[in-house]
Amino acid sequence: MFARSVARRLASRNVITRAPVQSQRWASTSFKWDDPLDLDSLLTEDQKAIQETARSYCQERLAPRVLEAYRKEDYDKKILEEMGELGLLGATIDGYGMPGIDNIANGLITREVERVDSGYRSGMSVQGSLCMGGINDFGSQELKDKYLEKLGKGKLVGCFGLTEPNHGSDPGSMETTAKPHPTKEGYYSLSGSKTWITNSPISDVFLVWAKLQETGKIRGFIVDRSMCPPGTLETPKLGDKNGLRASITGMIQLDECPVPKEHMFPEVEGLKGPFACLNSARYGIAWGVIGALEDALDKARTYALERKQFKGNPIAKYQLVQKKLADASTDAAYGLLAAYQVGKLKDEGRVAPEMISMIKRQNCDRALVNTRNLQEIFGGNAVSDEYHIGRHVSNLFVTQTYEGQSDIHALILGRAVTGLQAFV
Ligand code: TGC
Ligand code: FAD
Repeated sequence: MFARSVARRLASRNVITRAPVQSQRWASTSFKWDDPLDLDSLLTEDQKAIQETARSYCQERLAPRVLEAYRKEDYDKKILEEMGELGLLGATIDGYGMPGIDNIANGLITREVERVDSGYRSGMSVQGSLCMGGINDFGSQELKDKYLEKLGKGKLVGCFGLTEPNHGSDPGSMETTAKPHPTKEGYYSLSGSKTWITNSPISDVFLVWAKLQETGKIRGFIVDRSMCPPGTLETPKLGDKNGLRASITGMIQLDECPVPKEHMFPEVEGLKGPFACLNSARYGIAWGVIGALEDALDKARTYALERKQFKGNPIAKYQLVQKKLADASTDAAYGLLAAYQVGKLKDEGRVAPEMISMIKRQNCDRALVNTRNLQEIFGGNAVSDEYHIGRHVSNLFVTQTYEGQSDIHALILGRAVTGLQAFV
């Protein structure tokens, strides 16, 4: 009874059952170690062209700078202008000079940037997905007209202030407040501290999330540095980081900072405002970290083929080394296909935030674990920054932590699986 074949079932529904079986195809298909599951075959010509533009820029202009930038903990804000000229910032936005590309093409850009360094991807994501994305999704027409084009060209730098010294994983408990300004009619007064904010020391435009005192609800505000009287906005740099050193990070300290009432996002209230922005940025990270893993794999493979130990054998010949390379290659390939699928669903308007939690968590975790294992292939040379592997490992710890630490995404998924809330 259960033995009715698939062929018979399909035949009874008038479906063609005899798809041509071409066993010789096995012989003619070769395995590509750098694209094992043939992601390339899923991409459109436009997506490939965008990927190529991003790859050329990243390899020709970013890669030669990264070592010195990382050593000196120096972020050159001209990078944002260069990215802006190429249309890489806020690239899914249609209008204001942005190209309005699809989410897969945008994912391919973040993969190329992070292949060089997670910090460069961070600067780009915060500008494009978090600050510009927030203004595009929730800002008034006036705010869009005033800021989007300049941010898109990298003429202005933007950041996104959600995390506070006492509230990271739990931003709902934030202490930053907005209340009617005591002396300036038509203004709110913002007070509070945001910390670990990418781009803040060099930002012109700050998307700050604060609780409106009148309602107790979280609202988004655009704080414009050029409009802040002295002493009301400070953005000290957080230096001496041991990861993400090619990106600039700082605080946002607001002390009764006057912000025009029309700089508050008019409609969105509560955590769904910042989280909606985070959906796009977390999706981008899922692509980006695989770019970093792919670079680590490429460098480890080259090293293993060149380095000889025991009777002149390349260490790539030894099984334990091969396992590390095989694991990394497998997780990179799986991660890319999962990100591709979520990108496709996002383009079709069929993505659930939990899908993004799943790929953000999984790809960050696997990128970190594999890169750390690949580091061992370099032996003592791994300690030299010229081999780049240590930089990726340190960066990938950060990517696993920001935009929702991996365990927090596990709890978001656990809640979706069980219907039970772990946070309360
Ligand atoms: P919860 O009750 O879950 O949700 C509150 C409201 O928000 C809505 N919501 C979402 N809406 C859209 N997209 C999502 N992903 C959403 N997640 C939640 C939800 O429907 C609800 O709406 P409503 O209308 O009912 O009010 O809130 P909770 O307080 O229980 O949340 C807990 C938790 C852990 C899920 C959340 O707080 C969390 O995700 N924590 C992680 C914090 C985080 O990701 N911070 C990121 C800071 S920005 C950053 O790191 C940038 S680094 C960038 C770089 O340098 O590249
Ligand atoms: P905590 O929330 O204190 O968490 C510490 C540990 O406890 C984590 O492992 C966490 O998973 C665990 N934990 C917490 N609660 C629970 C729970 N209920 N159950 C189980 N485990 C739990 N933020 C911004 O707003 N904008 C930015 O641009 C930005 N850029 C950043 C750049 C860098 C370089 C870094 C390091 C951080 C950045 N962040 C930014 C902040 C980042 O989002 C937070 O660090 C992150 O959300 C974690 O918050 P926390 O550091 O306060 O850790």
